[in-house]
Amino acid sequence: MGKKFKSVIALIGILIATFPNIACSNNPTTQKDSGIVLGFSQIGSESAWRIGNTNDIEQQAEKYEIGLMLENANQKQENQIAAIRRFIAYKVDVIAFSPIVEEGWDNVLQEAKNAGIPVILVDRDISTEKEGLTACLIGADFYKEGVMAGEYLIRKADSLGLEQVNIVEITGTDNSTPMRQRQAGFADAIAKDERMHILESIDGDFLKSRGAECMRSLIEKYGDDIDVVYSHNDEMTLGALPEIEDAGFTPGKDIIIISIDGGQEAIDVLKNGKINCVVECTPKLGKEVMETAIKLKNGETVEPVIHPEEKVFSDEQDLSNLEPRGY
Ligand code: GYE
Repeated sequence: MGKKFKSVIALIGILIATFPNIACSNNPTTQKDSGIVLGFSQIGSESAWRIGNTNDIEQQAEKYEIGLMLENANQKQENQIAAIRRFIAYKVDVIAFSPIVEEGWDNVLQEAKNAGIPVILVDRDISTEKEGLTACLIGADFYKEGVMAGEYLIRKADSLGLEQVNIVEITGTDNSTPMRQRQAGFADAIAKDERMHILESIDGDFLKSRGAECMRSLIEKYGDDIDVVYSHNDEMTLGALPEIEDAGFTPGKDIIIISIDGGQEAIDVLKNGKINCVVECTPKLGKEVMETAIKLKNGETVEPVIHPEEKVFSDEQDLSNLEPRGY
């Protein structure tokens, strides 16, 4: 075996030992035509939204010929921090990540900054006292989504002539941006309407199984006092619906159901009348992420915040010609 060949084999061995997750990743890093390598730390696979978001990032990286190092953190912040550290060690050109919660990123982001690697926040925001740790945020306006959910409810209460509206809220992951802002936007939108009462807000962690558990305990506690379920994502809504039916109530009629995301399954249930309103939150952020990564690599300035356009789907509309959602 030639000396040069031996040292190449040794180098590969060292790389695999040092970066085992990269070696085992579904998306091994490849130097694509753009010459850019993007490290992306995804939160997990908790919802159709999240899976749609991962697929979109992969497709758009392919399209823009950007080498993607994708790591799935399985809902753990410590895994995201470890992934970002691996991206720094690997000297990727740009780091992108969807922070599972808002707090606790200062140290690792300072390390990225010290290494001169720009960071794109995808989908969710962080909370920090420090300036300039991240280049920009590409994600939905969750506050507005909460407002749109609240405004729908006011219209619905008007059309049904309701005098008192008792709401239970199933919230997303505690301390995450969509949880905080969807809660705040909704609360602000209904604040001046005296008919509206939030009986309880309960943490469903964006998970279907938790949505079911939360709904079960809410029904036990409040029974037929519940007029509305406001759920921060489709997964929790889809978990809650069978619990409502098992308790003898008809979702969409006895209880008004409001959800967020707009994945295909929830839209189909909306069309069948068991959900009344779904506020759209698009997971298709990949195009903006890739275009921003290219700009950052070229040293160009980027928009500090990019929000996609989003709609409301509800029983107020004819939804028969809606395009397939793609997630
Ligand atoms: O609504 C939920 C997902 O951060 C917008 O996370 C995202 C949320 C989305 O798990 O389904």
